[in-house]
Amino acid sequence: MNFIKRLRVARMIPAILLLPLLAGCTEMGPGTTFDVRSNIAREQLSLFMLTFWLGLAVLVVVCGIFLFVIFKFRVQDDHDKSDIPEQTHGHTALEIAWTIAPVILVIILAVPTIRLTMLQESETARTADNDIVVNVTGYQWWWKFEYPELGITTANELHIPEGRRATFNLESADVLHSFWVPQMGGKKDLIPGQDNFLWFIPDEGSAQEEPYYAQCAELCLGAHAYMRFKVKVDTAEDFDAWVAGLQGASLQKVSADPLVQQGKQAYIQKGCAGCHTIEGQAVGNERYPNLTNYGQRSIVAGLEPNTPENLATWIRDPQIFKPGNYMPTLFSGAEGEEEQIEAIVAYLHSLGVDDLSQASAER
Ligand code: HEC
Ligand SMILES: [Cu+2]
Repeated sequence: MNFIKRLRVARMIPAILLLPLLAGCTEMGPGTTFDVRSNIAREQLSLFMLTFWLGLAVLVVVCGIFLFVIFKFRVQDDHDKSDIPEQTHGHTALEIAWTIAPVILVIILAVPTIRLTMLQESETARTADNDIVVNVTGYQWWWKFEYPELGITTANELHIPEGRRATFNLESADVLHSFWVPQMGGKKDLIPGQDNFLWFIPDEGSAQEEPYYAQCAELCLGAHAYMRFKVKVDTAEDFDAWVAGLQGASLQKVSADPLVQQGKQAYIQKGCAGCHTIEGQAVGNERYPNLTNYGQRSIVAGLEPNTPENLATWIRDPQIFKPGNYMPTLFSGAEGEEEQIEAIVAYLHSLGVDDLSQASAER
């Protein structure tokens, strides 16, 4: 192989090395924006598809002309290289055509964009009866969800009913974050000192066991990549039961089970109660996740399924699931600590569970 040929082959190597990146192009990952479940996400998807097909058409036309010219006007072997081709500089018809064509394309894109923006942003969109209102506050690196009309505060797991409009008032306690539920719509930034607003209506029939994936979409340092949360879309009855469970939490009794009682003691003794509020039991600081009815949560810290093992891992060392987060590591591996952790897990997992079973039996 001569040098020039080898050089040409070598030029392909970066392109070949980039090929595995295509593996990221799956439609149905957890963060898919193609399997849409709300009115806003559907509008966003159709705008995306329109942009995509228009862009593809432009690409095909431009590349088509490009290739045609390359092959049609190739320099022939017998060609006199000093011969300058005919110049089209200042061709009025061409100039007008390629000025107007992009303007038309931009207008085609502007109409649905403005329609979508108006739908999302209009002032009337902010006020309607029957909305579920949620005040969302972003903290490094977790999410607080407050339902002002229902008197509920929770963290990292958002419950909303299907078929009803959910409106979100977005605020940040520290740096910029961004609220994004790929299958429902977004993104919108959470900015300290500014009230941002977002809404969508989860489709009828979008209620499911498996919660929807959601993620902070604005680089917020440290554990940003782990600043996830889950959106549980419920049927109307399930949502009401969840609300009733949290509203009744201040009246809940803690199970008499000795392990649970021991866990409650350890929870206080270890100082957990100084940070985390549990309705009816411990008043913590609103800067930390509210753990009321933690037994009903399906996810730990927005990341891992709420199994006893995962919760124990979190309590033993919060840095394992979410490196860099601000919960202190309170255990050092000393003797007797595993029993404490096991008891705290039993205590947290008992919260809200007894009442829930009663609630569902009564209905
Ligand atoms: C100094 C305050 C502080 C103390 C003390 C503390 N935590 Fe935390 N905890 C946090 C912070 C901050 C987070 C959120 C971390 C994140 O996700 O970025 C958190 C998160 C959690 C979560 C996950 C919440 C969720 O929504 O899933 C649990 C469970 C938890 N803590 C339990 C405990 C237990 C049990 C103790 C006592 C052994 C404890 N914490 C002590 C600050 C604290
Ligand atoms: Cu963030």
